[in-house]
Amino acid sequence: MTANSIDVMSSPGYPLKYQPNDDCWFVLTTEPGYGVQMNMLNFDLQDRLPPASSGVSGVCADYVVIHAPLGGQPYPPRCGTSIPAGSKISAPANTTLALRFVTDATDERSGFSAVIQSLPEDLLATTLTFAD
Ligand SMILES: [Ca+2]
Repeated sequence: MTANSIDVMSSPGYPLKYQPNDDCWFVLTTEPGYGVQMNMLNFDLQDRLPPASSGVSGVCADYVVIHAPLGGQPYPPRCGTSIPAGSKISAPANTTLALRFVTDATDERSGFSAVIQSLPEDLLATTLTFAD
């Protein structure tokens, strides 16, 4: 991304349903001294199987994994609608922010949309609540 630019990133086909059996990487870099910040606007993925209401902690059928930065420990896979709108996350300046989007064979939803911004280091926020 160009320094100080802003754009929208979304799952393929958004807001229509995403495709089954997809595995899609979004890899974001910007100019020296800047970092990429992602602000999640909408998040609707198939939930865990079996659902949490069953009392069993299942695995995400469709999920997003954030790498901030790429090369570090990724955040845990997230699914369902559990990423609050307005949450922000960024990779440090001069690193790469990456998001991997994976879907299984059945039950597609609308997916996600996020604003991505290139910001100077002192303006980067990391307030996203990705902990389970
Ligand atoms: Ca699915």
